[in-house]
Amino acid sequence: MTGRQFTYDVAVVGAGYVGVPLAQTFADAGRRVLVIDVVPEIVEALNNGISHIEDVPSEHLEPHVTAGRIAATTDYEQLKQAAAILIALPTPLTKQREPDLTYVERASNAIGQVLQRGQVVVLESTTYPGTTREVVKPILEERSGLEAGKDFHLAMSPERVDPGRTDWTTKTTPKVLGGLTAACTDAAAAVYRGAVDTVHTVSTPEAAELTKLLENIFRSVNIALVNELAQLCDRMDIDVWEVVSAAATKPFGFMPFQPGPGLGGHCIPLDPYYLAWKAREYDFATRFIELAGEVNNNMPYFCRSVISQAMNHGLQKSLSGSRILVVGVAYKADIADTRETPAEKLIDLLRNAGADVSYHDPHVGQFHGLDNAPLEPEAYDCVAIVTAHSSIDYADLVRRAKVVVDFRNATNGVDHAGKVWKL
Ligand code: SAJ
Repeated sequence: MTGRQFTYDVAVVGAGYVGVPLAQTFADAGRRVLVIDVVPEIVEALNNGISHIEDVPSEHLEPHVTAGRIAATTDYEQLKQAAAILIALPTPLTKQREPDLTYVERASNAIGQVLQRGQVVVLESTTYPGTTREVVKPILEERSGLEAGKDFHLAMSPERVDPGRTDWTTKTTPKVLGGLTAACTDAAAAVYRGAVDTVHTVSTPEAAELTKLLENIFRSVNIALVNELAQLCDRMDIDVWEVVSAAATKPFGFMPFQPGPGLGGHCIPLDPYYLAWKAREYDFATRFIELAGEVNNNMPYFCRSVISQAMNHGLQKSLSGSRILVVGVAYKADIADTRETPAEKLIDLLRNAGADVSYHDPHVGQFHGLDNAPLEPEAYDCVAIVTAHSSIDYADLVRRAKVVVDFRNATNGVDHAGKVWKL
């Protein structure tokens, strides 16, 4: 590898919820950072010290831009001047729930055309084991004429950003990293060390890719477990919330997960299918992943039946012609993100049953063709708590409502007055 001097220590490809915190983390450590994005408006805002990512306030970004530690561009040509290139792009699913690597492939093509000897390329996007070696590597080599592991370094280090979380940041969350060769691992680890507190190296990019998937499949499977238990508890007339919190008193060997109306977000509902898809290549059925997906995807249907039962027993009324207010449509509490939220499916199911459905969410102004309705429980036959934002007064909500269905145990400790049904 050549020891040529580069203008930038790192370039981050993708100014999203991973890329911008990554840029800030390296700049905080005094590194010179180039941020690449295809949206000119985002690039212009970043160069004016304006951040569109909640986790990186503009007042934290602006000093780095003024000091010349962070610059943004749409011009991939400038990547030639970066010692390391970190790819932080989305890896969604297609409609057939198959991996969609379009963003990563497109970026790899563009990077390959400007790749320089001695550079380090790291894939941070969550993906199936083999992506770095079988997809990114060939594109980079074909476009550049360079050889990975010989002329440039290639590694995989999965992002672990949890938007909105403050107790763990990009700097303090341990970073797993696996290179194509030992030299690639060392070179990529050296890029992160000093900016990120802990770098945990593994032997291959595949190990790093699978590590991230295990982390998120672990959540999906355990959430499905308590969701299945919630359905059984409904038949056995046992309070599943009481059972989960009792099990959580065990100081070892147990980790509590909460039942709910289903899985939302851009990670947990999607990542498991990346592994299930790849496993088929090895004639292997990832049954836990498929079963967890079935159980979690069924929760909106189960929740519709809970609402139907509550209306029947509480008001002697059917769903058809009823007025229902869904409270909380973001995919989890105290954020505005509605990606993959189970609220969408539940609203559709209630509408299909003939209900007139509105929603109230203090974080979401418009959703699924609806405007955010005022929180007026008395105006509805039933109020369904789908996401439990902490800013809402649930005691007041129960007092004013006719019937409440609580899918998040938000009314725990509130006088139910015989009006509340729970998962
Ligand atoms: N959910 C439940 N029950 C639970 C936990 C979550 O129903 O016990 C639901 C949530 O309501 C949400 C979905 O699952 O709809 C996903 O929730 P999440 O807490 O897993 O939050 P995410 O999707 O933001 O997951 C992110 C992930 N971070 C990354 O992928 C880098 C995940 O790995 C983190 O562990 C998670 O944040 C976290 O711990 O908060």
